[in-house]
Amino acid sequence: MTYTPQTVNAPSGFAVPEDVLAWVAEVAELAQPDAIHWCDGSIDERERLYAQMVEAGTFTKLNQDLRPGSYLARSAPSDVARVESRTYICSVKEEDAGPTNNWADPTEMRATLKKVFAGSMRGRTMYIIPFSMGPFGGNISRLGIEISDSPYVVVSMRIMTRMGNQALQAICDGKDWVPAVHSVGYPLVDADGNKRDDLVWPCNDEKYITHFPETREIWSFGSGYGGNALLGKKCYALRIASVIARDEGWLAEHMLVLRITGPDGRSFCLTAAFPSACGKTNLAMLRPTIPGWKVETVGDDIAWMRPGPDGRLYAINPEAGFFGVAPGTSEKTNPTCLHALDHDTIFTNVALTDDGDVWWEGLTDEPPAHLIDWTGQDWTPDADRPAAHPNSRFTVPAAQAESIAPNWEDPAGLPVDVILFGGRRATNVPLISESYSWEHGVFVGATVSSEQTAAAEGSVGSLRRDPFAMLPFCGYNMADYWSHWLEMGQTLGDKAPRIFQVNWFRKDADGKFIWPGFGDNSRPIVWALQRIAGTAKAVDAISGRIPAPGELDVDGLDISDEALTELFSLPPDAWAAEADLTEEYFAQFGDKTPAELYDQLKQLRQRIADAKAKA
Ligand code: TSX
Ligand code: MN
Repeated sequence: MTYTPQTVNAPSGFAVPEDVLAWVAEVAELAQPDAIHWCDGSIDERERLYAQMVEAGTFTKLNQDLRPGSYLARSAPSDVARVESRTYICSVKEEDAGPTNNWADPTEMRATLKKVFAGSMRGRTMYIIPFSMGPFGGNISRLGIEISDSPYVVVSMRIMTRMGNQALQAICDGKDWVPAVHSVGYPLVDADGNKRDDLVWPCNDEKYITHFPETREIWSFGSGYGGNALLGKKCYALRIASVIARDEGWLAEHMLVLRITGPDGRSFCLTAAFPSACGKTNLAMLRPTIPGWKVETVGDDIAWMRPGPDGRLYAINPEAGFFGVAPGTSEKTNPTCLHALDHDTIFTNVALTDDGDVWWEGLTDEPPAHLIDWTGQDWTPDADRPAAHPNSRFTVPAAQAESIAPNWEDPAGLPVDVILFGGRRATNVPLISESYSWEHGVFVGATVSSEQTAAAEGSVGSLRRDPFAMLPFCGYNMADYWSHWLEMGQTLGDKAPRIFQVNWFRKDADGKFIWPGFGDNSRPIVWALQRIAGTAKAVDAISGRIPAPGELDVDGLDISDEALTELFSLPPDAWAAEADLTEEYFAQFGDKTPAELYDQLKQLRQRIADAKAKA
């Protein structure tokens, strides 16, 4: 087939810009689909695709009495997660990708992509998916167009972004857009015209998740899963947007956004960055255990933040849905999230019950007597493998969470009062600690770490750094990113949000969690808000300012004084060892590491020395 800008089947009634038509034609000429479909985002379109995927075996329709509007997809066993080893930043200069990213020469990568995309959509429909990251209007949201040969991607993008005609109209109105091309890499017809049957989850063993920061393009080949394929999320809203944000003076962050309101009616906006497996979605939907406090959800994964007309930092959630890990989600850990999944949810790689419902590890204390596991096989509780894949997911509209903030779609965003950085630390890092300054907060964000689970627990040598929880998501040199954060502090001045470090995961000598976590995390958070309001006292410590004795509200909590002390114990020797590791870590980035961070390290060492002298 030959495609030209005139023959790409653009929808009537839209003055689609020439550059869009030319790009669609170019991709179609390369990938050679059978047909082109421009997605309008309608419910009709969604229902047609759902029916088509049920027919093809990609989707199993769940019991509509138990899970109305909900479906289960099972991926290929080889296509179950993001593939960081195949994720590339293709900047012109290697140092602009930095030591923490895979770099590939853009010219060479373009040649490779041209090869693998050639004919990759033969026998398939090529979907044109216009989308907005963020609510329409305002100056924080951004547009994109994903081209994909996967109907699973279309219906997922419909949940995760504002997808369809309104986004296309904004593009027709002349707004900037980011091009993103995706193919599962399983053509149904070869170059000689030989046909083959489709698979329920087509993909390719060879995968490329590529980003071109200078030209702001995304090309993804070979995977149909999550962050590899739903290109609005990690590829655009984090990797490409972080580059745009650096150039334009804003922040694209791997952060949840929530609003928290106290008994006096005063609301605060909080954003928080955590490495994976720290319960970000659980925090985004927190049910505070302190009477009179309420949390409302704005987003659970990504925050775009920009200085507003009053000089404060305003945050939006660029996404429209939650693409969350299912295992561990339960009535106990996150009832709000669980209830959101009651209907109109796409599940991927969870287990199927005999009555056509879903199940995953942690949903109930007792597993059902029989399941179909995520690979489609019979499963009983005596099996020595999980029924749901550990990275199995739900895809659900954010509006289905009963905790969703009434103003979560305000295009102007919410003014941010406080930023949290968290990690998973059995030792050293206290429950909560207030940064001494913006620069200290950036130092804390830059040094965020979790203990590696496989390594010796509590050993300071096994820290895995995940600066700002952005390690796999920063589209440029991490050290330049730190400089950008420091510059943002200069811009925001005394209107900058206050920065705190938190750690819900401190363990005692027996290896047991000291802090109950979950709803009780509202206690340290409320202390942070009271610090901002000027009503709570703190004492200076190695890590930062920690609650003065009696200032942390533990009313109704069954926790001993010894445990509370342990939650805030800051052993100087262990902190000195960690400071040495931080110095080594910074050295990785050569002379790009900002001097301010070395200055913060020096100040930290001084506080350690002072604490030692006092002891
Ligand atoms: O999400 C978690 N949060 C944040 C909640 C807002 N998890 C789940 C693990 C991460 C995916 C947590 N696990 C948290 C937490 O605050 N804390 C813990 C550790 C913990 C686990 C079980 C208990 C207590 C702490 N159980 C009892 O105390 C009975
Ligand atoms: Mn994430």
